[in-house]
Amino acid sequence: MTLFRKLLLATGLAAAILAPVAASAQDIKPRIIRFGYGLSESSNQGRAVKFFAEELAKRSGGKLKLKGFGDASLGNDIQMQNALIGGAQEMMVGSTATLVGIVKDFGVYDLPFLFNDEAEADAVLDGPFGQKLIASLNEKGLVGLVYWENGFRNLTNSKRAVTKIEDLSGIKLRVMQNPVYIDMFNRFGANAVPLAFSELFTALETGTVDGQENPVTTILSSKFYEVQGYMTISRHVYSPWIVLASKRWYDGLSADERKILNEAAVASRAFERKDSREATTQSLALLKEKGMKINELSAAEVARMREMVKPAFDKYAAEGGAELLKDLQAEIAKVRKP
Ligand code: TK8
Repeated sequence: MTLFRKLLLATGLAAAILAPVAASAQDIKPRIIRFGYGLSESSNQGRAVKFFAEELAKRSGGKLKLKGFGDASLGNDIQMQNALIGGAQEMMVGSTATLVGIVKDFGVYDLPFLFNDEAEADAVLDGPFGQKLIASLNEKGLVGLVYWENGFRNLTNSKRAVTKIEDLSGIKLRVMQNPVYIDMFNRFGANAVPLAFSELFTALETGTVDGQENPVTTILSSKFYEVQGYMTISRHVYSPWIVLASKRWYDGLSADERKILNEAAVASRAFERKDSREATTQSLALLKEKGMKINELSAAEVARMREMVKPAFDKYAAEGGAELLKDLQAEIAKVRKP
């Protein structure tokens, strides 16, 4: 070691001089990342996108700039997925349920009453089962980074309080564009209408549909209480969101950039789940304040619903999903607290 170097180290100057060298040695280019999402900027989804943007900026010295586009301004979930595949858009977050046109297996999460609580969902989604499904997106031109929480879904409608399954009879109920949802709600006696989320508020307002189902956070942030008088806490499906990148774009990133992106995504997952869970309790109270009539589905009624949708599980299994469903149920059993 030269005397000069010794001196530098001794005086602590070394850190000051060597640190910027190390940072610039990282291969990061200035990039704009167009990140689309369906909910509003003030929703739990919007807050998490903002957090993600800040994390990326922090970790890349301001070079990776994420620009969020809320309210489906870049298109609905399905349109954005295709823009990612084609390379016209870099990133998005949306429901796993709308991915079924690209990877059918994502429909397995939509079978009702699989998860009992958020902890089970986290363990399975972040564990080998969820990660294997994510990996299956690669050959379709997408990279799945992490799952965020959309949440347990509940029913709302403009017609009547739903305290038993029969109350759903004849209700035109908007569902996501996904065969498992259509099948499930038709079995419950509703009239399931698949529709993009971006068209939902207007459809409720004009009476094209009578009801919909979503987590309470979304029911609040999308102002569905303005056009829906009744809500039933049914928690019929735990719905994940998934953060996606265009594979074409992702493959062009340097290893350093990919590392930053992946680490920021993992950080955003922790933020988003915590934030959404806190918001769930608050949302429920606010929806009451807004005047929604809210009831909780009884355990007995949930049991009847479970019984009623058994054929939906059989149908899913018969149509090629048997092994996947078995795997998922086994994973849930592993993480379930006795
Ligand atoms: C937002 C949707 C939404 C979902 C739905 O783009 O469509 O009902 O719950 O969160 O992905």
